[in-house]
Amino acid sequence: MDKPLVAVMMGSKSDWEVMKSASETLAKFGVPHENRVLSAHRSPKLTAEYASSAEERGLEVIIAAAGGAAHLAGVVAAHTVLPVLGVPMESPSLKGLDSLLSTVQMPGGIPVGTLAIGKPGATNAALLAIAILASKRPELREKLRAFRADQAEKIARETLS
Ligand code: RP5
Repeated sequence: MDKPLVAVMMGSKSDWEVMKSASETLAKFGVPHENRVLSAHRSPKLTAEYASSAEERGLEVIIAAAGGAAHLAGVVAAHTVLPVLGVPMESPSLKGLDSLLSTVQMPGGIPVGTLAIGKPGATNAALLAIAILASKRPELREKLRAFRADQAEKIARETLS
């Protein structure tokens, strides 16, 4: 097994149904990655240790998903200089608006690149992670180009009855 380049972290196993889209997208592009449940408030020490050691373990991008008072991505970003991509999870009470604002509104100094709420955000976080990795990996850039071309072709072939 190749060493993981991307971490897909989520605050709870209940996020996995949505976050598996990120994992599946990375797998489709052949990007080695690891999926982990780590919570900023339920397992704070473990989360801090994981984020602090991510760089020396060879990880290059971290995707962090959380819902509600969603501080996971911000906490992870505080412990690493690797790019952190936040995915706000849809929440039962506020439909993810709480998660979105908690993730995106980072005070200046510690950035979190925030994607859309839910599954589109999970998929796009993986695509953005791939684009980051692709800056030094031409083969990934080619795969991204082929993916876009395939999408455009599918749209061009759509018919409406
Ligand atoms: C967050 O709280 C998780 O990321 C999840 O989206 C939300 C609810 O978690 P559970 O109560 O379902 O474990 O920490």
